[in-house]
Amino acid sequence: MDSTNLPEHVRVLVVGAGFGGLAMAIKLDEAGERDFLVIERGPDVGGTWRDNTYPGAACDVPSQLYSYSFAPNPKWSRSFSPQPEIQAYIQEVAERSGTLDRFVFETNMDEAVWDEESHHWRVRTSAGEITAEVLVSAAGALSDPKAPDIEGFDSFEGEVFHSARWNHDHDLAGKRVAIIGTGASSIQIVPEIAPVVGHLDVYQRTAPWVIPRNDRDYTRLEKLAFKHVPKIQSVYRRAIYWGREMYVPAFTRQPKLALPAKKMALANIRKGISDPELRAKVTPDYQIGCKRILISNTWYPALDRDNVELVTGGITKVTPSGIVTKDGTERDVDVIIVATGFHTTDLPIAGQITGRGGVRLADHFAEHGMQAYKGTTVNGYPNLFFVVGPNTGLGHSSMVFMIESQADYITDAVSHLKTHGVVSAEPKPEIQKAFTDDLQKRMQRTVWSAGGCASWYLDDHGRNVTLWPRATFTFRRLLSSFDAESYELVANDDVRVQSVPRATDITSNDNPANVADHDKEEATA
Ligand code: N01
Repeated sequence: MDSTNLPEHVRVLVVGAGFGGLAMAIKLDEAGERDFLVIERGPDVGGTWRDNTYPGAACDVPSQLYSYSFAPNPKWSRSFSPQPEIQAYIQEVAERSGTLDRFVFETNMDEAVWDEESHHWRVRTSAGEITAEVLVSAAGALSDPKAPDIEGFDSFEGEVFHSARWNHDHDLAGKRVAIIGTGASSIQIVPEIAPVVGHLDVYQRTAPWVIPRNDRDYTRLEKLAFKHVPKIQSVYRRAIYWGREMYVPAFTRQPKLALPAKKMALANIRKGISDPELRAKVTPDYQIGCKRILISNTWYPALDRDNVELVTGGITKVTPSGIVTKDGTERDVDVIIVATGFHTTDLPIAGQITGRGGVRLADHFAEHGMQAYKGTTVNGYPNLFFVVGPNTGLGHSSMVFMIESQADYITDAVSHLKTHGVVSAEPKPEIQKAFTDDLQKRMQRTVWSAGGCASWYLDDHGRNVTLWPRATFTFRRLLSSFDAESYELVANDDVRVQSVPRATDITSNDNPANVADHDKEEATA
């Protein structure tokens, strides 16, 4: 759809056209809901996979699992797909879905305000105003690059760009380059650019745990099998899913179970680096799993190169020509690559959303902590749903699994509102509180909280507001249908609706019997 042609009103407005927004469009369409629109600030579908085009960009979850369950792709060339293949996959799924006529690109959501009289969201976009009965934020958690807060950063006179906004017009050949950060993006970039640049300084604040990447090309036979015998591909997918799910107890209950991974990571260091001093510098001093475990066979050999220096002294400032570390050394460079991650614990879109009583969601989160019932809905923000909301991230498995769970739940909610004449739905405060308290209680015993590290999983108060601390199948179960009884509902005649739980609602989180069941399943999984 042309952005100059925005309708005045839609039933459902989805913001963002990455994996999440596209899943929403497909699920809504399948459910017979045609009155929806997806607005996207970029020029295409793909979200983070459209934006992250840095050299070496690839997924660290195997593509058989990091893809929609309803759109298997027999064309994956290898187990861990590179970014161009993932982006091409998302584009192909979007085209095949027949929903692209309801996508508007290069349109930013500037502001959304809940109108209590009309029970509509009044949304101001860069292409004009629109009202919506339901607002779905599928803006993603890794979409807004975070620049480092370093003195003098803006004074640097050379070239600077963030890993997620790679400047392909700037040739790095022979240049003196600095990269700040040693997270998932940096460890993919460094091995690619080290052989090309003149000299590379890698600024490490905290060493990551890095295990080998068991990546390989699929054989011709496998590709033929995926194409002609879909069942085989689904067996691969299941095997990967359950293999990954086995990591959950090590993260959430029994850190000792991560010992084999730690051994693999230490062997990876010994294999990749010969210099004992460098080996010591790259060996983390916190529990494995506390930060995202990274996978690479090329990171340590790249750091061992003669033209690469790992700088661990800590940055004090940036000057017009280089970077100064705590010991007073200044290293001049032509280019600074910022691989310092994203705004994850403050969800930038929250600054643009104002709910009941005129309270901005960002202020609400600042006061109460970033939290949402089932990672999806927030009391005080009627008819607002998140795909990839608070505490829905994963350290071990596929976000697409979580996205599909939420897209199904939201689609069910949208249908429920329509069939029951409900104009406003928000989680009951006591239900949201019970959910959040339970989640945070579980969080305390996880390696993310007790593993002795700082990470982007934690907010300024040390609360983990990003990750899901349980099995992913439990998340799917909890979101298997819209649990209307957990919500304050207003009918179109302004009458508060007393909803009757449906048979499927018995999986709701506030049913203690179910929580116990899920615990049992997680313990035995
Ligand atoms: O960002 P990060 P990323 N001075 O936040 C350092 C996903 N992803 O873009 O650890 C110096 O992980 C910071 O240091 P520290 C994935 O979910 C997936 O790499 O905070 N350093 C850290 O080393 C991932 O987790 C894939 O001490 C500073 C780095 O910058 C998420 O994206 C690929 C600093 C930031 O690491 C983000 O990854 C790539 C400062 N002032 C990314 N500030 C897949 O394969 C920060 N740092 C799917």
